Amino acid sequence: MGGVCGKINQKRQMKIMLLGLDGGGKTTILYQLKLGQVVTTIPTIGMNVETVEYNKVDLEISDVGKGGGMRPGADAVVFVVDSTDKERIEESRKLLRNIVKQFPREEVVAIVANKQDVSGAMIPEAIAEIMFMEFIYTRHECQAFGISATTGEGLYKVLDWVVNTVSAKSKYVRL
Ligand code: G3D
Ligand code: MG
Repeated sequence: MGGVCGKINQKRQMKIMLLGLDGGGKTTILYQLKLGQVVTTIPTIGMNVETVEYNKVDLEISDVGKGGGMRPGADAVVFVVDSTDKERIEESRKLLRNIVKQFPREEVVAIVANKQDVSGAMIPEAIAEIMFMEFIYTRHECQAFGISATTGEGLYKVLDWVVNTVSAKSKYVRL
């Protein structure tokens, strides 16, 4: 459609980083999201990057390998927690603390309690309670979600929230 819709159809881009301990499900999330939607694949040592189009926004999603941290230029972080791994929840929180320290204020962080399909998994609210402690004194936009990367359940709610929250920031209003 032309006319007034032209403006609405303007393509935007966002960079999203998948971060979290090994085994949490970052690569599974990336693979789940890219199904049928891959625009480009840029293999990089220690990092997978895929571009996924979602709601007229090109999302450049990177899955940083072990040791990778927040890199400048990301619009949002999706921090992935393995809800079945109670033993490493504290280690996961410490990693989040380091990530929070690394990037500037007012960033967007989705806490994803993954593997909700596994019975006995910690519920998203319990994970949120632990992880949100790291945001008490910051100005990050933060929200927690329960998902299953293998079934895809809940994954698009995360994308909706990330896209909407990042969009609400004035730097994305381009006239
Ligand atoms: P990472 O990239 O964060 O290191 P991966 O994690 O995506 O490699 O996932 C680690 C393991 O968790 C994989 O199992 C993967 O299949 C599993 N996994 C990821 N997400 C889910 C989920 O939502 N539910 C369940 N049940 N398992 C999940 P393997 O056995 O291949 O190591
Ligand atoms: Mg991986």
